[in-house]
Amino acid sequence: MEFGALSRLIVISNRVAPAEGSHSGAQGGLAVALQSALREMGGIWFGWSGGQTDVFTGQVNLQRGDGYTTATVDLEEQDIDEYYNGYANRTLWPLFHYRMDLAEYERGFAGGYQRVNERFADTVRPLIEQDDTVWIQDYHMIPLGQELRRRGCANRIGFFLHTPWPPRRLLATLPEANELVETLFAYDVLGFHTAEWLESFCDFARLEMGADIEEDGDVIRFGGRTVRVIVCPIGIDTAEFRALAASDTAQHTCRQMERSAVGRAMIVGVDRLDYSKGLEERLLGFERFLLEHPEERKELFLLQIAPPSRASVGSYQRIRNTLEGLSGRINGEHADLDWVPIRYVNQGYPRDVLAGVYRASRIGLVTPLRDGMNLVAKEYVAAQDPGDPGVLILSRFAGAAAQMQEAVLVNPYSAEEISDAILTALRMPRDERIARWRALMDGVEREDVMWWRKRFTDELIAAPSLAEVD
Ligand code: ADQ
Repeated sequence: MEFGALSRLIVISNRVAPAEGSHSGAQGGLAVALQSALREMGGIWFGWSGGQTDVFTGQVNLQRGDGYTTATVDLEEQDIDEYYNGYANRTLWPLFHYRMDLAEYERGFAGGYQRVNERFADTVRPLIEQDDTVWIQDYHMIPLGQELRRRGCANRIGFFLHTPWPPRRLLATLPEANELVETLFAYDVLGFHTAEWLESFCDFARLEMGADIEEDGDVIRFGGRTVRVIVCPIGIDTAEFRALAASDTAQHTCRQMERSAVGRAMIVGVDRLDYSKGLEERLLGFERFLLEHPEERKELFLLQIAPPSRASVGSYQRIRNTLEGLSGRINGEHADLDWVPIRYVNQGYPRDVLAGVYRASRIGLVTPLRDGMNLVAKEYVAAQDPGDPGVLILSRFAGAAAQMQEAVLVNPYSAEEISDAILTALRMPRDERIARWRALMDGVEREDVMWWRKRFTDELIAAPSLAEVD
């Protein structure tokens, strides 16, 4: 079914990208993807303003712009501590990325998470009209659908998870796991990036909660509700990214990078500074290459761009310190008068500059320990010169690996595999680079962000409406 003219899209996510915003500084893959979707369809994007208020009033700040309206609300300090820094970033994020060692289980966090989701529901409910379709994003908002139902919202509501879904036994360590998963049955459609994340979800629902799964695996019944579950891998705005890569700024950056590389091959890594991205293991893998291939080492260098994120959470401060120490040590041990092995940069860059950096590099090194998807892998491919493309080295544990089998796939925990992959990429003949890139680019073009949005919203529109059933 086509998206009806009457039906607006209400997107709800923790943070909202400014409607008038330029692309510079946009750091979350989610922000980039949803902006494109909303510009095309129109509607409202609701979320936390990022701001703080003494007493929560639920007053919404509405801003019209660039094809859609943003609606944001301030939160109290305790909300931010317990919901955002607490449950979202210190409980769910590490757990969903298989890092039980970092996950903190505190009743206060769980309570704050529930309270803020209720506050979001109270605030956004009056903005939702009868024919609207509601699409809730990511792990910050899992219970929001149920809270909207409790407030009489019979609209079609979908939920998409941008992170991995953890294996059943890991999730079972979360004290309120069953209650949390139960809230997901308020939705009409649940979307995951990969079959692996979807299967983990179904395992939990079936084995821990006794949910009933239909034979073909895409419909689950629990507590009188029927939910459709789909694999829906996110893409990038490929056409836009290609245009960025051809822009004056990108070309200028590309030439600047080539000049500064003085004939050496550049390897590039671009990631939010997050322990899930495997940055420490990546630097150690690169060092391994330097040690194993002394003859090659001064022929290349690694540019790692890693803007800090979630700086008020302790585990993020620790990873930052670790990386500063590690890059300093590796440079101290291996650098020479005319060569430094690692350029480690803690800044965000405008997307056209990033596109130029990707294009100038011989190798894109994308080695998360665990990642829902990973958009950098796709951006890297989209930015390449078709006649002389670079090589993508990609972690098997990124969701993107399911679609990007023609990359050089590695186990990011193995320094030896990273080192071997760098050698393979450096020596890869041009014909093979072009063949692999063409296959990867076909996928990045076919399953782009517009495809992702349409696949999800088509499923959502096709779901039986509660209003019609009643
Ligand atoms: P993220 O964890 O933020 O997203 P990712 O998919 O790699 O990860 O997206 C990062 C985005 O930020 C990319 O568009 C990248 O260009 C941009 N970025 C990174 N460093 C930058 C810098 N220094 N300057 C400017 N831009 C920078 C979450 C999930 C992912 C999932 C996405 C989308 O964790 O697994 O792919 O959502 O679903």
